Amino acid sequence: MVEACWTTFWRNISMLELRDAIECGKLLLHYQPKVDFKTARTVGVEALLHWPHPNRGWISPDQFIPFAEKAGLVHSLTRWILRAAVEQARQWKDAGIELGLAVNVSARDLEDESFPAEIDTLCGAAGIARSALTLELTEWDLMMDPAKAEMAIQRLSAIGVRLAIDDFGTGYSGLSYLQKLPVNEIKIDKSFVSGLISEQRSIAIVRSVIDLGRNLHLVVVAEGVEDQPTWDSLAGLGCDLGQGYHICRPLAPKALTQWLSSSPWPATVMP
Ligand code: G
Ligand code: MN
Repeated sequence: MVEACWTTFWRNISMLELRDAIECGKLLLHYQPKVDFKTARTVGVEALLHWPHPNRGWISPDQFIPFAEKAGLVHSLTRWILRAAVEQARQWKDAGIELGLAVNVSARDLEDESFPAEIDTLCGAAGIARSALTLELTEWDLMMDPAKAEMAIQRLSAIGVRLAIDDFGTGYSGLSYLQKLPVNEIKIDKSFVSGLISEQRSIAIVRSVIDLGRNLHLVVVAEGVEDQPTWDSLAGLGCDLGQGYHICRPLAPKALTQWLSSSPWPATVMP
């Protein structure tokens, strides 16, 4: 599919433009809350990337990350995201707002041997606890080069960084990595969550993933919570955390700070 889109992408947006956007800070990070079903508090935010393109409007990461990977730009992209997101987390911390931070990373980042040490230095310099940072990886990322991924993940875990499996249930990787790897969190893909009200099969899948998570002592997050019935159903099934448009869209930092102070799901504010 990447191959098929490649020409179109190339015709409309050049790699030079993408490189320029990454290197000159033209990409934006928005943040989407993860809330606790039991305490009704926002416990963290996921940093999500957007590219406000002058001619093509907002381009979502799904549209350009495959190309950034192809062009070898992912390392600089992830480094930029991590630096910006950790700096934002530091600002919230300085304001007394306690929030975990989740950042999406890709298989290519795990290939970089200096990645764990860089994250360690970054958190240290910002005064952010390593355990406040969650790296989200898909099953696909773990499968690309399982031996390398395992080594990198063991090193990241040794530093104290948390690991989440994103889009859980959509990969083809089996479950053996849950046995081997220090995973902390699984995020049920929104394709299952959106069917929760109407499709028996989706309900069975979501219930089973929540049970699996509970038995393995993992935090289970439902992504794509878009309405109240879905929220109620997940709460009833014992899901830990929810994320989605019903709670809050991804917001710019200032808007998120305002949302936190007025929403029914406030963050914990330190005295
Ligand atoms: O792959 P990952 O789960 O990190 O994807 C997050 C993407 O999902 C972001 O682009 C975000 O804007 C989008 N998103 C967040 N909440 C919702 C939601 O409730 N519904 C849908 N359809 N998309 C969502
Ligand atoms: Mn994610």
